Amino acid sequence: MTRRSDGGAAADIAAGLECYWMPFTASRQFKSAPRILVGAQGMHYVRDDGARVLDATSGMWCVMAGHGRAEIAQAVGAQLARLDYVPAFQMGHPGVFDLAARLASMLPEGLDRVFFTNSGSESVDTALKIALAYQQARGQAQRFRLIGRERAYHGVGFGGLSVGGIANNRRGFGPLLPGVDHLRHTHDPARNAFSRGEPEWGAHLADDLERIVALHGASTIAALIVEPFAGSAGVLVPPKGYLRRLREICDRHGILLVFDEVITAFGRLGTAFAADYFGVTPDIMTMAKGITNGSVPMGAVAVRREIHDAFLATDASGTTIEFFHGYTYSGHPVACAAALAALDIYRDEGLFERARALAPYFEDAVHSLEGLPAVIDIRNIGLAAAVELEPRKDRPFERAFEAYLRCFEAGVLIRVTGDTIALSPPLVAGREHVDEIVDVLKKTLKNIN
Ligand code: PXG
Repeated sequence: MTRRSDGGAAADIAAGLECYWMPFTASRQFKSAPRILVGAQGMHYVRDDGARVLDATSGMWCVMAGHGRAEIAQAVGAQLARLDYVPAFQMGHPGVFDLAARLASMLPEGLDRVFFTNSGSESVDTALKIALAYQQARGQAQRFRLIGRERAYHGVGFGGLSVGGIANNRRGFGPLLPGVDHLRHTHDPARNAFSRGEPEWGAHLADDLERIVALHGASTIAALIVEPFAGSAGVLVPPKGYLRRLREICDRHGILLVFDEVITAFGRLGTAFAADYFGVTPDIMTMAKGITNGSVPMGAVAVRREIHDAFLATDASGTTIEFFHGYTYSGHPVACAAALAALDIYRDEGLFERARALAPYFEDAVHSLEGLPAVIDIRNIGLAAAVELEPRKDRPFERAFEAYLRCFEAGVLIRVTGDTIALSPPLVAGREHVDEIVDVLKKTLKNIN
């Protein structure tokens, strides 16, 4: 099949259709009827047939300020023309210092040292390595264990896979990292179905960390990593008080707390970071996605100053490398330019506040889907929500995927994970966009059995 772009370049999709090995894609289904996007502006994508598609997913949780932001395009173009690349090791450029300082000024009190990566997966693996090396640097080398949580998604590097808890992602890749254990997840539809925001029940589930401490001994545990709310597993919202309790248990036992904020940073909850929303500050925080409004790949890891400074103390001479870690593209000038432009937009347009203001309307709209056929749970927090469908007997994932295809044809892009529909519109969404998303979902779900 030949499809043409509308950009004048007349791309021939067919030539590459078979060559392109696609990430996390039902590739035979896709290649039998490709979904091709050729443009994007504001809240909408443009398909190759010219149809507009309302983006209810911020791309993949990253395009916070909407698509096609001219400010970012200009900053990126100017940076490429001025200074395209700088060696990341033993060298610097103005943008990377600007960005580190800018993030430090936005981050929760105490987190003010920033390491740059190119993705969420790299941020997670970097955070885990920092945690292990920090424990060594402070004379606690026996703390080698990393604790994750069931149903967590921390990207696809071996570190992130190991602490992650999504079975399909893990199986097939061997034993993964040794010395990893997992907290139980917090999802309990029998008690918390159709909760609005944080469920009332379940703060005590944090005490599962005490079980793991009792099993392995606190003195062997380096860090616990959790998503403030689990995104990829289908918007699993932490019970009220749960994260605070995790923080207390970590403190009691000298365990570092890592928040994986790859999808929660930059306004998803109406605050700069989920740490601000929940009033719980981690020792280490990962970011990616929204840091550049999704425009250029970039990630970052922020740490408490003491963690950073412990690395300096390992070498009195001050001439050797303190942390043997980094990427060719750490702090890439073009990514820094994109990030600075994105952060300007977030600030100048008050997008985090805007998201906070829209969240109650979004909550009501999404919960109006209760009672539709096959809808067994609806959950939401900030500008994120999930509509969980009952799986078809012996054919899991099919019902939600059908909803995904039908919504796309009806002009709305949603995400599905298993039999859960996830919604995470850009922070520039208006009430009319929320209405359209929910209307299309309503019509779609009424007609799926
Ligand atoms: N941590 C978290 C919490 C994530 O959500 C990653 C790490 C990995 O980021 P990279 O940039 O390496 O992909 C993620 C990624 C979805 C969806 O629809 C979520 C992600 C990626 C793609 C789809 O739930 N999260």
